Parts: sequence; C-alpha cells; structure tokens
Amino acid sequence: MRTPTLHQLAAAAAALLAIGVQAQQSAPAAAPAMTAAEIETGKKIYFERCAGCHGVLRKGATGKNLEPHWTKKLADGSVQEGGTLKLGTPRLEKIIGLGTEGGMVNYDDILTKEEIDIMARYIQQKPDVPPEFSLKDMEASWKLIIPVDQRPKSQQNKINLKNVFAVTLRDSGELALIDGDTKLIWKILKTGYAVHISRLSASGRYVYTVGRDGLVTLIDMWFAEPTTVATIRMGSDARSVDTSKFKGYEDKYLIGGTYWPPQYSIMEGDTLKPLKIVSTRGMTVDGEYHPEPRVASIVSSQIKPEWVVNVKETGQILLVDYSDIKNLKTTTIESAKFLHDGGWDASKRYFMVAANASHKVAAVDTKTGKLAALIDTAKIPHPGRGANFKHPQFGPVWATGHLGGAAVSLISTASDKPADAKYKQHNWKVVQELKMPGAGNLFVKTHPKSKNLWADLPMNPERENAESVYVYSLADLNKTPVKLDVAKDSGLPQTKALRRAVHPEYSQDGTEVWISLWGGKTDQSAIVIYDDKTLKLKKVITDPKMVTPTGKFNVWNTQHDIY
Ligand code: DHE
Repeated sequence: MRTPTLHQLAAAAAALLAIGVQAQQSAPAAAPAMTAAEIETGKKIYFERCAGCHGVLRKGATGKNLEPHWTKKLADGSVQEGGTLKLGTPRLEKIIGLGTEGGMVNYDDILTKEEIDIMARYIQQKPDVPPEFSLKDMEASWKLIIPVDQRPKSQQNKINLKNVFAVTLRDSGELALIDGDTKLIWKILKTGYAVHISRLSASGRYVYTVGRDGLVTLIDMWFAEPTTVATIRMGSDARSVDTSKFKGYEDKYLIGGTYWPPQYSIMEGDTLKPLKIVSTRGMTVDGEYHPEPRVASIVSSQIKPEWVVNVKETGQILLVDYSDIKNLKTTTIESAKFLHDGGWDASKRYFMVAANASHKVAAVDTKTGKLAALIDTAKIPHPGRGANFKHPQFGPVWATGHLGGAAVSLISTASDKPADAKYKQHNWKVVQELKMPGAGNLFVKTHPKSKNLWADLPMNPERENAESVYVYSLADLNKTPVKLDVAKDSGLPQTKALRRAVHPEYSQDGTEVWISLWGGKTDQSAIVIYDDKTLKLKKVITDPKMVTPTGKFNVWNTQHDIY
C-alpha cells in the first residue's frame, strides 16, 4: 500500500478550506518536542538520506521544500495557509514511510518506526546550518600519504589498466578495483562515506574517488597494488570531481564540487594540495538570491583548458578556465533549474546537462561559450552521462532516460562533419522517444563498437522492472527492447528488499556490459556481466566483499569520455 500522494494531500487540504476552515488566520504551531539525542539522530539521518534531494537548508530541489513553514501543521490543526500545504507529524510519517508518487522512495524498509517518527518531527524544526569550509580547513584535512617523488616511475604491475573497473561499494564506503580481463577483484580500498563517483586522470594512472562526506581519495595504480597516495576533505557533502584533461595540463589539477558548502575547489592533481575555493552562492536564472546553489556535475573539456561546472539551484553553467588559477576567468551561462548530471555529445564540443525540474536538457557550446539550446524532454531527465550513436534516420544523437517519464529521448546533436550536414534541420530536437516499460531510469549507455543501447530502470516501483535492464537495437530502434532479468541471471536467491539493476558500463573494447545488482546492505549483491553481441550471460561476480555495488567506471571509457 502506498501513501497518499502530494496531490491527494493537496486535495484534502482544499476540502478543509471548502468547509470553512479559516486557515489563513491560524498561527503556526510550535515545532514538536525532541530530545537532544533525537535531534542528533535526525541530523545524521537527514544528511545521509535526505539532504541529497531536499538540500541541506531544506529549500528543495529534486525533492520538495522541507522548511518548517511547510512541514509544520498550524496550531489549530488545520493544514492550509495561503495556498501553502502544511503537514504535521502523522502525515509526514506516512510520506517518509511509504514514499510518494512524485518520486520519493519509501523508507519503511530502511528506517525503523522510531527513526521515521524522529525524522517526521526533525523536519519541523528550524534547519541546522552546517559550518562553512575554508581553504584552511581543506589544508588541515589534507594527507599527502606518499609524495610524488616516492611513487613508481613506471607501472609496477602486469594488470591491463585500461580495462580496470573502479566500482563504488556504496554502503561500505569502499572502492573495488576489478581487473576487467580476469574479472578478479584486484583490491578494495577505503574511501569516503557512501562514495559517489570515480574519475580518471588524463594519463589513466590515477583514480579519484569522492564520498558524499566530501572526502576525495587519490589512488595510484602504478604500484604493485593500487595504493592511496593522498586524501583531502572538500566540505561536508559532495558529489563530483574531475581532472584537467587539456593538452599540457594532464594530471595537473583536480576540481571538486560540493553540495555543502556550495562551492568548488581546485587542487593539485597529483598531490591534492588545495589551491583555491570559489563559492557558487548567488542569483538563480530567475534573478533570486539562493543561499545553497550546490555543485552538481563537472566535466573537463578536451578542446580547451576548461571545466564545465553545473550549479544545481541557480541553473547557471560555469565554464571555468584553469589556465591561470590566480586570475580565474569564468563564463556564466544561464540555462534552467535544477542542473544535475550530463555528458558530452559525440564531437565533445557540446555538453548536454539535465535541468531536471524544468524537464529540459541544456546543450552548451564550449567552443563559443554559449548556450546552444534548451530542449524539452519527458519528465525529469536523468542521463548519467548519456549515450552517443548515429541514428539510422537522424544522424548523430545523444540519449537520455528519465526518472519521471517512461521514455528514452534521442536528441539530434550538431556535427561539423560535411556528411552530417543533411541532419542540421533536426539539431537540438528530440527526434525519437523510445518507449520504456515505466519511469525510473537512471542510466543509459552505448559504445562506439556496439550496436546496442542499454537502459536500466532501478527506480521503478515494480520488482520485475527495477531488477531488469532493457537493450535496444541501434539498427532498429522501433523494435521492442530485449529485457534481461539481471536478478534472475545472478543466480542469487530472491531477497525481501529490491535488488536494483543499475548503471550499465562497457568494457574497454565494447564487447561486454557490466551491470550492478544493488541489494540491501546485508544481502548478497553482484555484478552481472553480459556479452554485448549475444546478450548472453558471461560472468557473475558475487564475492561477499561486493557490498552494495552501484557505479562502475571503466578506466579507458571514463578517461576518454566514451559513452
Ligand atoms: Fe548520483 C552521478 C548527484 C543519488 C549513482 N550523481 C551523479 C552526479 C551528481 C549526482 C551531481 C554527476 C557527477 C559528475 O558527473 O560530476 N546522486 C546525486 C544526488 O544528489 C542524488 C540524487 C541523491 C544523493 O543523496 O546523493 C544521487 N546517485 C544516487 C544514487 O542513489 C545512486 C544511484 C547510487 C549511489 O551510488 O549512490 C547514484 N550518481 C551515481 C552514479 C553516477 C552519479 C553511478 C555517475 C554516472 C556516470 O556514468 O558517470
């Protein structure tokens, strides 16, 4: 059974008004009482489970605004004031426990009843404002474990580094490096809390991993065994890092974006020594001040010494020129809210980023430093990095799936190749929508050597969808996709909690696709590997050490932005 949706709650509130409740005149109730220990628990759970979508200050982004003016019921028990819905403890408990049709997941199998009660009361209190994080704080947290001159001068192992997979072990706060050729775990390293993504240095030697707690870990793969050579904290809540990839700047700089404080930091690429912090607080595209504009995706240009920094709440895309860090030049491009994830088009000139609350994708022309287009898509686009291929009818396209719509949108992208001139009329339009069995897609993927497009559906509420992936044939995109039941193929016994099949990732040569089967923290998870040509199961990695695998980053494909 699911909770009433926000629409149903709104309808109930409107009905109360209709029977004459003069809610506009009611005074706000005091926040429900909480002990100091309960507040501490609420703070911890809010950071770990809620802040990502609702924001640290609870102003809302992917998730709803959760400030007390909205969460607290009025003193007389009514729930409506000046058109603003108010909730109160019992309703909040239901929403947290059962989720909403608006996309909020149910927490009744993650939090205990007591924790749900604490959270329902906690979000009626004034939001806590965490401390700022300065360059001095970064310096104090910086650990240069092995200086550059004490590291190997050449690769000291026989592993084919290009086909290593860096695998996020989400709930154990670890990163597994798996040899893609032998499928053996090479090493598991401690990283930050609920580690989020990994990126590669331009040289392919270093792996950078960022935890949700803002900890960046620098791993050197040239030692006999992968070794952590430096760590640093960038703030208290983070999601993104990337390196300097332009010719002449390889491995020189690292940039990291934080959710809290809202800022980005520039570090030395091979030591993580902090160099500069730039705040992203400021005006939204609507001209309003926002105190928490979080840094979402960051990518490194290969055609200029520049990073593309996407600021979620303001809808501003920053092109940060790193050729002179002391006199930093930034181009600010207005797009739409709320910017989240994205990837390059096939030419690597245009960056395509999801503005998820606007149901749009922004295409940035990094050559001219201007917005090329804002493209309407289905509800809540979520591309991961997207997927590039040549459509039989419309030429080069970039694909995105959606969290809120049952479709994969194919957007025609511009190309300088004379042979592609005939597709120009279609550029920056959705030229086809591939039907998915439901909403809840997170990632799509293809490879230049592949004839397939893979799409997952991990956030779909139906078990059979969430535990499967769908494979479209690029030769005939009108054909129903092949459904692969990843949970069944893993051979593991069914568990109470869903095991979400998430994040398809290709091997370096594009012949295999690796899928994470993301189970509960105490359940056995797996990585299930398919042959891309035959779609036959090739291998299942079920080592008990593989705790909650999610993102997988093939070294070569990540290093070269191949997707
Ligand atoms: Fe992610 C990428 C933010 C939840 C797995 N995620 C990103 C990026 C951002 C982001 C900003 C882009 C980074 C870049 O390219 O520089 N993710 C967020 C959130 O704010 C959110 C919604 C909630 C939260 O509290 O963190 C969130 N993400 C998740 C998950 O629950 C996922 C599915 C599992 C996990 O490991 O936590 C998840 N996110 C990923 C992955 C990528 C990612 C695997 C990288 C995709 C790629 O192919 O590059």
